[in-house]
Amino acid sequence: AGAERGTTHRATADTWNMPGMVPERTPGSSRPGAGRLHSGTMTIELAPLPAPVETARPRPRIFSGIQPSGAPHIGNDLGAIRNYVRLQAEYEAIYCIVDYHALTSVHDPDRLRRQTREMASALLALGLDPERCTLFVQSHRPEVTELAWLLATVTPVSWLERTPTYKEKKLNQPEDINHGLLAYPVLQAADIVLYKASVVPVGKDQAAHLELSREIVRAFNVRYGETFPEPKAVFTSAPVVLGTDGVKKMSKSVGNTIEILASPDEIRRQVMSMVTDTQRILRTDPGRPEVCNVCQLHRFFGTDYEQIWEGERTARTGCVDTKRLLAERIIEHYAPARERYRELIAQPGQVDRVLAQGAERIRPIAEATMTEVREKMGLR
Ligand code: AQP
Repeated sequence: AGAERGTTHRATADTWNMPGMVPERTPGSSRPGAGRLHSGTMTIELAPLPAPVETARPRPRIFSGIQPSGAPHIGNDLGAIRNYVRLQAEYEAIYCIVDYHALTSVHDPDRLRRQTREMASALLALGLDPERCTLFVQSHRPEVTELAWLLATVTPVSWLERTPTYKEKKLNQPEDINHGLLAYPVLQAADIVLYKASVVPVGKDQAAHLELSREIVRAFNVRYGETFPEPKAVFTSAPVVLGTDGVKKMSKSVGNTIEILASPDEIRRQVMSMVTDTQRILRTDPGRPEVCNVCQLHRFFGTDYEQIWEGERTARTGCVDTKRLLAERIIEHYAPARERYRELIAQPGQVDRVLAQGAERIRPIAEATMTEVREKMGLR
């Protein structure tokens, strides 16, 4: 276990120092990391510039989905949701709660229904504005399943079998390796291209899926003529957030999460369980903030992370102090969203209306794409 952890801690350093990772900044601050969530810069190396406001050109369309397979966690937020919030101002944004995808691992109907509404409430609480973006539930626009089948016919099985997430899921749920797990990236490609979206804000763990979506689009376009744009991934400045184990990607199915909208006590419990620098055995040992997941997360929850790191390096502070501080900052940061979430959960009718309107708003886009695709493939 020690060797495994050591390896992973090296991975942590690599992860946080990957090219293009930009610590957040707040207006008026020149210090890296002096940011609050939802206000920092994103890595736009792959994103096309939005159309200038004065031109009448339509805004580029973006699409992203999130599974209602559990409570939203810091990885979801730092890796993706904050980009959803930022980008809704500049792009024509379509966001989807992907319940069909969640069915590959959640098989309890009541749980899926409840978590779908909870995820919708969470996204609205975290800043998605139904006036500025479209939020809907995947299964409410069922055209996507037809398109997934059509795309499956241009997708070699070998492309799907080599997907890293498929390999991981096979390990995580060996008793339930269903066909949906293998076909997941085809449905994901269909999600994106049904709306002809060209930009997809996701965490880095989705990079391989996005690359596969691009290959599927190319295969379709070659066989049936130019139809879909090749979608490009857009990452945030925290493209991979590690879980409380400090080893694996933070993930609902692994259970190594810090749930951002949980009660303060639950957040404290989850943060206090985090694995830190495994080589720092004694309180007097100097810490290594570069490989400590707790120290790395501090970058996103305060302006003074460098002082915190210095405290660790000089052993002035211990891991427990640093974790306590992180827990309180996370609790404080998400307090307004938690409050708003509680209100929304108490008004399920309002949330359901937002989702129904979202699905209806994009119906014409989905129908137009399907008409074109059926015609091109010889189905009509
Ligand atoms: N640890 C992470 N770091 C950065 N980004 C992350 N995302 C997820 N985990 C991290 C991004 O969040 C978006 C929504 O992800 P998802 O919930 O639909 O599926 P996922 O990536 O599979 O997330 P989980 O928690 O690991 O879900 P389960 O366990 O159900 O499979 C995506 O953009 C993702 O990149």
